[in-house]
Amino acid sequence: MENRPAPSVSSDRVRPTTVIGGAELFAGLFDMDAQAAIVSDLRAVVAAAPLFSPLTPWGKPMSVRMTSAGKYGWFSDRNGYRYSEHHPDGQSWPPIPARILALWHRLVSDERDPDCCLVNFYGEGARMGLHQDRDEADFRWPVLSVSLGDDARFRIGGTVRGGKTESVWLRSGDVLVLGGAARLAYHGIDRIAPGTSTLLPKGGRINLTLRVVD
Ligand code: MD6
Ligand code: FE
Repeated sequence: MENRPAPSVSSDRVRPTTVIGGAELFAGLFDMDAQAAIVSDLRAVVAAAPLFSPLTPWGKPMSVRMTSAGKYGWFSDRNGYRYSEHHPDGQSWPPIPARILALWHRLVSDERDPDCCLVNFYGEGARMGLHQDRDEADFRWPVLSVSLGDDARFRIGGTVRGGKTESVWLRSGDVLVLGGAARLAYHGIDRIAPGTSTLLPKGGRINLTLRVVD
């Protein structure tokens, strides 16, 4: 019998379940056990780099609490949005958990690792206004996002403010990739649906976004 070569990485690549506003949605990519393992990784991240509420450039605290892992963390205050190599308390950010890096390798690339994993925590009533992710140097790299915990209404439009938008519920274990023409699409979270997941003991939602920054 013929000796077949090992399957290539690309033939193992998972396919998106839906494309919404140009973003690829991989619904239910992580099962409950995998979600719980990621949450336990994140407990270590939050222990080293506690969640904080960034101030908008207008001086109002965001309703979403944040922290980061990796070389850079995303940060905002009265001086604007930017990446920083330090937590507001002064320490370096903890490393990106291996399980999260493995997802990037699986869906995006082995060529280079992301250098920021932004961790967003939404309690009841938290939301995120329509925005573009444009503080990174090279928009050829996509932004990959993981949803954990309560369901969230995600809205996505085009690359100019005020155009038509589409919405989808993001559920625990879903992964979304914003790349290509959708990389600079306006997007946000209208609201979360409290009590829709039992993953986090006190409820709420966590969103992770992986980015190549410089
Ligand atoms: C969130 N997500 O799901 C907010 N950004 O809580 C984002 O802002 C986001 O899902 C870039 C790429 C994918 C995203
Ligand atoms: Fe974003």
